[in-house]
Amino acid sequence: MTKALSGVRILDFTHVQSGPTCTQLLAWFGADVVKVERPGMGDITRGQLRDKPNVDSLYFTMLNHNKRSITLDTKNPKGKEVLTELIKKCDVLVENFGPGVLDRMGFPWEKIQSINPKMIVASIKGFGPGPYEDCKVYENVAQCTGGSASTTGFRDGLPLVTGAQIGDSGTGLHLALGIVAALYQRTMTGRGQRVMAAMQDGVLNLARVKLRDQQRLAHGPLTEYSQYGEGIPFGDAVPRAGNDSGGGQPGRILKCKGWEKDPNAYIYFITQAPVWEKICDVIGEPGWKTHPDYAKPPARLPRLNEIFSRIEQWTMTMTKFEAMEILNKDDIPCGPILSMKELAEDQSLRATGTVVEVDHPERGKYLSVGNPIKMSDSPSEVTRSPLLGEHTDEILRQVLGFSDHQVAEIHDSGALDPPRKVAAE
Ligand code: CAO
Repeated sequence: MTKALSGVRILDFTHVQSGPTCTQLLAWFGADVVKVERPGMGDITRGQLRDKPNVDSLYFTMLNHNKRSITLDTKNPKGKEVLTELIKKCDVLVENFGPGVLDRMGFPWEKIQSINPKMIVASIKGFGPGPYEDCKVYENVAQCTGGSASTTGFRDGLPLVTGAQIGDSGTGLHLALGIVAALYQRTMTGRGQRVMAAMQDGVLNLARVKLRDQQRLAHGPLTEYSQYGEGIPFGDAVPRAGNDSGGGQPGRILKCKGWEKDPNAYIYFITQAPVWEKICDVIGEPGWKTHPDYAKPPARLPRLNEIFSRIEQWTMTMTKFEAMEILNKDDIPCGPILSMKELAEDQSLRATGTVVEVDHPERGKYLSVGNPIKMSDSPSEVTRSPLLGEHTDEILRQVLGFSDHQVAEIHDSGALDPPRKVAAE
C-alpha cells in the first residue's frame, strides 16, 4: 500500500527532541527518512537517560522510529561530497542545529539551493529573528519564553513548566505541517523554499488563549478566573489560573475516592452552563436549578469555591472512573486524571496503535507512542529506531548509487570515522 508521503525522501539532520519528532511523523506518513549522524557518537540522546547499559536510550528510540541511520562527518572533505550527493537525492532537509551551524558546515541556504533548487530546507530554532536569535534553546526555555510558564501554576506560586513537551514536540508538529505545505506548493511551483519554526513562536501559538485574555484584561477582570470570584484584583498581565478552564466555562480538578493515597485519584469537572441543571440533579442540589444565587452563570462566578466544594463532596464518594461514567451519561464534561501507568496499560490505546509495543534487537521490547494522527489510506506501522550507522552502506549504494570502489574510497577517507582526538600541545 502506498503511503501519503511515499516517494518523499528526507535528509534528517535533526537531533535531541524537537526535530526528531517532526521527521518521525514524516516517516510514519511514509517518507524515507535518512538520519545523518556524527560518526562514533550519533544523536546525543542515544546515550542520555539510559535505563539499560550500552543500548540506545528510550529517549532516542521513542523519537526515531521508522528512520534509517547513516553516519557521516560533514566536516570531512569527502563527507561534504557525500552530503552534496544526499542533497541532490532528497526532497527536504530538516535540521534543528544551533543557530549558524549549517552555514559553518559550508551549506548555507543559497548553496543548498544551487545544488538542488527543489530542496525544501526546514529548520527549528529557539527564537525567530530578533534579540535572542543566536541563543540555543531547550524545552523549558521555550515554555518560559513562549508565555506558557507565566500562565501555568497557581496565582500565588512559582511559574510552572508542563510535562507535555510543547516546546520540542509542539514545534516539531508545527514544522511537519510547514513541510507538507511546502511539498504541496512545490508540486505547483517546482521550487523549494525555507520553512522555519521557532520554539518561542510554537509555544505562543499553543498559548494563544492567554494572549486573548491579556487583551480582555484591558476591558475588565477575567470573570471566569477563580481569583475574580475570590475578590482578588488583577494586575496588568494575565495571571496563573491554577486549574481553571481556559474556555470560559468554570472547571476544577476535584478529589475522588482514594485521593489520600493515590496521587492521581482526581477528576477534571466542568460546570458547563448548558448542563447546569443536570449537574444540580447529579450532586443532589436540585434547589440550585432555580435559586437566584446559582441558577445563572454570572451569579455562580463569586461562589465557585463553594460550588466546587459541594461537587467535590459528591466526587469523593466514588472513583474517578465511576464519576466519569455517571457524568458522561448526562454529557457533563469531565476527565479522570490518568497516570502514565494507567495509559501504558490502557487496552483501547493499544487497539488504536496510539500505544505500541516495539521490539529492539539490543534492548528488547518497549512501549512507545505511535502516530497520533490516523489516516484511512495511509496507516502507520511503527518500526524500531535504527542503530547508529546501521544503514550507512545501504544508503551510499542504494540512494546515492555509489559503486563498491566509491564506497571503499569513502570508508578510506575517514568521513565515516569518529573524529580523531588531537593531542594537547
Ligand atoms: N558531522 C560533523 N559535525 C557535526 C555533525 C556531523 N554529522 N552533526 C553536527 N555536527 C556539529 C555541528 O557542525 C556543530 O559544530 P560547530 O558548532 O562547530 O559548528 C556541532 O555539531 C554542534 O551543533 P549544535 O550547536 O546544534 O549542538 P549543541 O549540542 O551545541 O546544541 C541545541 C544543542 C539543541 C541547544 C542546539 O542544537 C539548538 O539550539 N537547536 C535549535 C533549537 C532546538 O531544536 N532545541 C531543542 C532541542 S531538544 O530540547
